[in-house]
Amino acid sequence: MPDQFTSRRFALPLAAAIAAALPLFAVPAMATNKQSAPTVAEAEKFINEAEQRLDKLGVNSNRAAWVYETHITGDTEAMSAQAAEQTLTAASEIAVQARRYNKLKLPADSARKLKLLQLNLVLSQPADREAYTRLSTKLAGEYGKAKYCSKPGDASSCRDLGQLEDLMANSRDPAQLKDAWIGWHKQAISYKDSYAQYVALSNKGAREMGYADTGALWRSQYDMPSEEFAAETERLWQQVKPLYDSLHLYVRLKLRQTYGPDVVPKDGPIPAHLFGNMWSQTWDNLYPILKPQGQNTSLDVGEVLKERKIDAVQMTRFAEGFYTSLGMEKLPESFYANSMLVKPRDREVVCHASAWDIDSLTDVRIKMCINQTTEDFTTIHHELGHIYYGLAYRKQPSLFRNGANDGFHEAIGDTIALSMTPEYLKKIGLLNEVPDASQDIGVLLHKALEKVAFLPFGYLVDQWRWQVYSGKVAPKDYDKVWWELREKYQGIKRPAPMEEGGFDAGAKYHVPADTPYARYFVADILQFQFHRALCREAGYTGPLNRCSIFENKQAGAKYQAMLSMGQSRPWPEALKKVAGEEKMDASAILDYFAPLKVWLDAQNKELSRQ
Ligand code: X8Z
Ligand code: ZN
Repeated sequence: MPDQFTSRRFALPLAAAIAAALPLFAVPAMATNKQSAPTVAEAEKFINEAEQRLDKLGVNSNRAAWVYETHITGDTEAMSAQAAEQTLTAASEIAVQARRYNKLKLPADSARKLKLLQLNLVLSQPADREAYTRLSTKLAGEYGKAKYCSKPGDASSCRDLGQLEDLMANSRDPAQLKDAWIGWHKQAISYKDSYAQYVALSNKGAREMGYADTGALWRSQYDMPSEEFAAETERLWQQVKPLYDSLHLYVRLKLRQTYGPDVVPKDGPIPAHLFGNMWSQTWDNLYPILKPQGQNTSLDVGEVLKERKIDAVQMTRFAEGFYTSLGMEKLPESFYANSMLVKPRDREVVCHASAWDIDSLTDVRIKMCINQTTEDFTTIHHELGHIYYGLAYRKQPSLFRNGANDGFHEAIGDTIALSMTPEYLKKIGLLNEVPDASQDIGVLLHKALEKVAFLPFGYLVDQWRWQVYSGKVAPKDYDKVWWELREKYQGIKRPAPMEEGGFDAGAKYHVPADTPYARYFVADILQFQFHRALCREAGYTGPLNRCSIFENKQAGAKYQAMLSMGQSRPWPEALKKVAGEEKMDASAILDYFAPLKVWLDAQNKELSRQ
C-alpha cells in the first residue's frame, strides 16, 4: 500500500537491464501499436502523458488510502482498494506500452523515466488486479485493528499493539513479557492465508513484467543487478557483525544478572521477549538495566516531555525546528492541519508511523500515534526526514520525485536524529543536564542499543521475504525459516514452542503491509556516512558521537543539494554529492562506535569471569 513516500502511488524499482529482451504477452485491452517504428518525439510524448496520468491517479489513491488508514471501516477499505486498483490498472497498461520505445536512443532523463515506468508489477487480468488490491488493502487494516485479548470473548481483556509495546518496554516481569509477546504474535495467524494468497498474486505480477519473482523486483531498484545488491548487503553485514556480537554478549551477561541463569542461557540464543521491544529490533528500552556503572544522568527525554506537558504538536514543532535551523523551509501549515499526530479514541487506525506525500507538491502529512517518549520523539525526526526529502525534490519531474533509493529515504531523518546529542537536547530544554565527557560511554551504549542492535533485524526480514517470494519457503514453513534466521542473525529464540499454523513474521507491520525492509538496513549504514560527511562539512573534527549539525547552514545546504536530486540520477551520484564517496561503507558506523567496542570487549571479559 502507498503508506510512505517511497511507495507513494506504486513501487517503481529501478533495474539496469530491462524489457528490451522481454517477450510481449497478450494483453487484450493494452495492445501496443506495432505498425511503425516509433520516434523519439513519440516516446517523449508518451512519457509525459504517462507521468501526468499516473500523477492524477496517484493523488486519488493516496487520499483514499489516507482516509482508510486513519479511519478503518468496511467502506473506506472498499474505496481504498478500488482507487489502488485504478492506479495499478494504469501502471500495468503503461508499463506494457512503454516497451515499444525501448530500442530508441533517448536523452538520459527520458531513458531513465522509461525504465522507471517499466519497473512495476503488471497484472494483465482484471480479476487478478481486483484480488491483489483487495488483499493488500485488507492486510494493512487487519494489522491496524489487531488486538490481543487474554480472555477470549471479553472485550475488556483486549490490548492493542500500543499497549503491548508499552508493556514490553517497561515491564521486567518475564512471565508478563512472555504473555504479551505470545499474545501479539498469535493474532497474526488470522491473516496468514490472505498473506499467502497475496504473495502468489504479487509474484504473478512480477513475472508478467519479466522478473523471477517479487523479491527480484525489489532487489532491482538499486541501480545494479539484483544479485549484486544482495551481495552488497551481505558485505556490509559482515563488516558490522563483530560489533553486534560484542553488544549481544554484553546484553546477555547483564540480562543474566537481571533475570538469572534460568531465564537467560549462558550461550545459544536469548529468548526474544527480554529485549524491551516486541520484535527485539531495538534494545534502548533496556538502558536502565544495562547502563555502565557511574552513569547517573538520564538520557530519557520522555521524563521531561511529560513533566513539562509537551504535546504531540509541540514535539513535532521541535523536530521541524531542527530542519529549519539547517536553512530548510518551514512546514506548510496544511501539514499540521492534515496530519494525524495522536491516536484517535473513537475509531480504528493504522498506528504504525508513516509519512505521506499526497500530491507530491505541498500536501504532505504524517500519521503517527505519538506518545511522550524518547523513542517517539526520535521517530518524529525520522518521519520529517521523509517529508523534507519530498519537499526538496518536488521541483523534479514527477517520476523523479522519490528517494535516490529507498534506503536513502529512510536515512534522511535518522541522520538528523544522530545530531540530537545531549548538548543539543539541553540547548532546547529537553534534558536537564548534559553528561560530561566521562559519561560518553553511556551515551554511546544508548545509541548502540538502538542502531547496532537493529542491524541483523534490518537484514533478516527481507532474507525471509526473498525466500518466501522465490517460493523456497512455503506457508507451512514460514515460522521455521523465520526462526532459523532470527537465531542465526539476531541470536534470539522464540520464548515458547512454535504455534500450529503460526505466522510470527506477520506480527511485524512491514510484512502484512508489504513494505520492503532491506531499506532500513541500508539506512542504518548510510545515515552514519551522511552524518560523518555533514559533520566534516560543518568543520567538526572531534568524535562523531558528539557532533551535532544543529544550526549549521553549510551542512544544511550540502544535505539539501542531495535531497533536491530526488531519484533523477543513480544513487551513487547522490551519495557522492553529500559524502564524496560512491559506495555504501560501514566504516562510518564502526568509527562512531569504536570507543564503545573497546569498552564492551573489556566489560565482557570482566563480566564473563564473574
Ligand atoms: O517503519 C519504520 C518507520 C516508518 S518508515 C517508523 N521504521 C522501521 C520499523 O519501525 O520497523 C523505522 C526504523 C525501522
Ligand atoms: Zn521511514
